[in-house]
Amino acid sequence: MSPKSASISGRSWLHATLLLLTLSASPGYAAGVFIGAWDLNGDGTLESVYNNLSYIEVQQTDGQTRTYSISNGAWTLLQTADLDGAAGAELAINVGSFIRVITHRTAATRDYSISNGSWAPIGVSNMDGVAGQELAINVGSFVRVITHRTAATRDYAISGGAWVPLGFHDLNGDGATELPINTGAAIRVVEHKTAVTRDFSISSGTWALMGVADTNGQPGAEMVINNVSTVKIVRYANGTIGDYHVPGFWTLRMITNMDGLAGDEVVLNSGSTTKTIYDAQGIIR
Ligand SMILES: [Ca+2]
Ligand SMILES: [Ca+2]
Ligand SMILES: [Ca+2]
Ligand SMILES: [Ca+2]
Repeated sequence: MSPKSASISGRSWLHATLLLLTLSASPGYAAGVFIGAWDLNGDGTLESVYNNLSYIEVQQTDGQTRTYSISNGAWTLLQTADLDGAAGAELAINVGSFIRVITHRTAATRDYSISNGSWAPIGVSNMDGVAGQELAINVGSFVRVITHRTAATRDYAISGGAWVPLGFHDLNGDGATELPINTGAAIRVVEHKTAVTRDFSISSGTWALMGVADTNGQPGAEMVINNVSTVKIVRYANGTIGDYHVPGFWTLRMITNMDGLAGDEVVLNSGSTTKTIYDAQGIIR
């Protein structure tokens, strides 16, 4: 062995030793890109999550690591939320045609096929009133709601045309959120707790949601709609729509409780005056 090669192998040995020392001295080390830290097993400390391209590595603060294979193709982290109602957040991964949910607490994964076409997450919300967030997906002509707690999916047909989700709101006051959707001339409300949809015809003309608030003092939030010459208040809980005619140009000032009685008032600027809708009383003045 020449002095040169001895020197090289000695350096390599030193490098290997230093690397081992680095690894053992620093359990937080990982090959891969740090994605974020969440409490995934419910122990009150944060686990670190790393993207290693074809797999995810989860590192616990006690130094233990666990890997979850994902895909050799492209994938993205969709959501981190409690999806099963047990302590610890689940990782929901967009793997293209399906969603993989990782429950690190039990080291389990479950796949939910979605579509080979385009789809987009709407968000997570407690839509059935039972602990754990539901995951709502826009799959084009329908909404798919995934309840990971029971490994169930349910689809709600919406429209072949364009539609826009209007957020998660508890519209009937039962502690579960509904998902209202602007389908153009109507609002279709997905009430996942009872697995129904209900349509409220609004207008084939221009309209926009101005706010969601309890306006009538009864359980559930109402949807306040700007329909140009009319303010419509959609009361999902009792299935009615209040029409308040507002002539001329006006703008929304605020939706707030003005009179101290249950239910918010809708206050409009109309020219140099204000008009106030007292929906609990069914009047505008
Ligand atoms: Ca959980
Ligand atoms: Ca739930
Ligand atoms: Ca509800
Ligand atoms: Ca109400």
